[in-house]
Amino acid sequence: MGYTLTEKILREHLADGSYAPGKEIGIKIDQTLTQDATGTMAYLQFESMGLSEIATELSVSYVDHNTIQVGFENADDHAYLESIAKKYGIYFSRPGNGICHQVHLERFARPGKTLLGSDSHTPTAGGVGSIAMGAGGLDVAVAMGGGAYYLTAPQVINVHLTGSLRPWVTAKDVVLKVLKHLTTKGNVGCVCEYTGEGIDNLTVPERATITNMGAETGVTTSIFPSDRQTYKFLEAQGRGDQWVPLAADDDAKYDRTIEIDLSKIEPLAAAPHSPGNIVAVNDLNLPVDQVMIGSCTNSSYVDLMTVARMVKGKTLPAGVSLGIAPGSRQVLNTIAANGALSDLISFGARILESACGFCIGNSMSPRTDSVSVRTSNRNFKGRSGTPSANVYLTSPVVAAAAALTGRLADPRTLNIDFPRVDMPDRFQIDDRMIIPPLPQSERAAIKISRGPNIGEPPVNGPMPEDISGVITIKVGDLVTTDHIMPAGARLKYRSNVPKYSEFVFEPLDREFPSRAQALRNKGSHNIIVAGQSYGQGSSREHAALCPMYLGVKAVLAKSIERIHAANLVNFGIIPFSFADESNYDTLAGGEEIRVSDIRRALQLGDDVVKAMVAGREMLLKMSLSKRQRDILLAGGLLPYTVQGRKGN
Ligand code: MIC
Ligand code: SF4
Repeated sequence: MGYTLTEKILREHLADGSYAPGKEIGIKIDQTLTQDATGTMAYLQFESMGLSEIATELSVSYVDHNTIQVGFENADDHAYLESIAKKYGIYFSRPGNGICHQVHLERFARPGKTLLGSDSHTPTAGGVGSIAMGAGGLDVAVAMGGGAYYLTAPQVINVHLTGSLRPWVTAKDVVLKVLKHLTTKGNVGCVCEYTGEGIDNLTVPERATITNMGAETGVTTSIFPSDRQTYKFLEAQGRGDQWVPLAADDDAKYDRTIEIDLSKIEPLAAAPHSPGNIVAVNDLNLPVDQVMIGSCTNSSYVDLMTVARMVKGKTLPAGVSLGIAPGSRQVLNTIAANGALSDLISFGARILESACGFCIGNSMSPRTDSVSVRTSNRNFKGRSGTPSANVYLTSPVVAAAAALTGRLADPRTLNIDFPRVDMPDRFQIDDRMIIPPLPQSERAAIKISRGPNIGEPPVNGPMPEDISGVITIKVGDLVTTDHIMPAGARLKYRSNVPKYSEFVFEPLDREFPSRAQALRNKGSHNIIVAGQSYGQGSSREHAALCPMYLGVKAVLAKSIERIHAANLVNFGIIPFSFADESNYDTLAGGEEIRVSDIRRALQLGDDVVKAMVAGREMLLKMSLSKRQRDILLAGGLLPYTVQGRKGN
């Protein structure tokens, strides 16, 4: 029996374990990427491992999230990251050079390679046939040091595409259609592999839009084969020599197949407040206050050129504001050189830096109770910075139509010709804002820059004999990492864990940090109780690290998303699930909870443990590999890794 493309690449990189779907495997990582918001902590942790250089083929440090620089904190972080890159042989993509995923796709991603990134949209590089996964910063730090990355050998879903897209229907609508099929939950441990003749006409940037937002389904990654389109893209980026053909075997067996006829897709939108809340744009007809075009999902050259062609010579209606953030300096410079940027400015667009910006809610928050149409990938409540805003996620052409008319409506009713824009044969290549690794001989002299915003990462002690504490908070279903550790204006405290910890669960319960600290100081453990798909969204390990700092020892949830579950283990917090889900309803915040002999249960490999909750008995499940149990016993991945090195 043949292999899927996913299995082929994973098998080639197998470093630990034997390959069987559902089982934990360790794989060798060829490339890593970090961005500034997760990167400082990743590199602080890398430093505490005491290595002298990186062991990957290529590691890149991007600055794209915190580029607003209100106060000294962001600039301190940037300086730290630049000095670390010089010290350890890492490429450094300077602020303004673009969003990590867009730039990585343009300049570094390669077919058949494994890429681990400290950002959940790392699967963007699946558009060129990489196995590209998001992970917590600590996992990325370990991979940079040459350690294997551990994941569950995935189930592979065949997303079989036929037909071709009609005018006004784009790659964004394809991924929204996939989200309609898969929803945002229940896909942990799966990979989406795209096949079928429908992919032949999809360019790499279009494929990257699809693999990027595949992250919202919760799959480990998404991947396209490496074919003629891949060659065309790499050649246009001056990297044709890095192309290799790659595809699944003809007789590959998939766990599941989803059939999508591209010619039947309509323009779609994700309605508030979830990327899985898919509706046909034709069914909407809403007044719009704000339109934001950009983000790592939709800010390629073709995306922005199409928008520019649509709005050329027109005027932005009163009452609507339009912001555009080109994905990279390459894109921005190209549209500047060919005049399209001027068309956008003339129309009334506010041009923003090539960075995450509005997507992470650090700027351009819309007004109270407004409708904001965005081309990004997440519309969680409050992510825009305005809790009462209604954010709809759409393609750039739907967004441009909304900017033209002030209404979110089907662009086909505009009665204008679809402006078809082709990918150029040669992109504008200028890597001067990417600092390459320094020669080995010059690295020793580099002094690491540490401003007052750079704090030591806290390290946990070993797992205690018993967990004994209180349900410090009980939350519902679909709690995202944005709820646990807010981004936006709070993002600048990422390198300072005690300070950032003051905002844990800020959108849900402002008293949580003080309550948790008071309990921790009394020697009591804090326990979080949650519903389904806890920890959806970003890869930010702070959603585990800061709770750890506040004395959280366990999360007891109906289900936990992949990256977040791994982050919990990495910081010594046990991810429990209910043996009987109906027990969730019986629990209340403030109740005392005790799990006796937890160390012994972890050592023995028990799958089920008994908890006493306010005198009632309850069974809790632990689905953990031997390695994860050892990490928990040690108090987290950092003490586990350091102990391992000392032991060697
Ligand atoms: C996001 O889109 O939520 C982020 C900000 O890019 C996060 C990473 C982070 O929190 O720094 C992600 O997607 O992983
Ligand atoms: Fe940046 Fe938004 Fe992409 Fe996250 S989703 S990497 S914040 S552009």
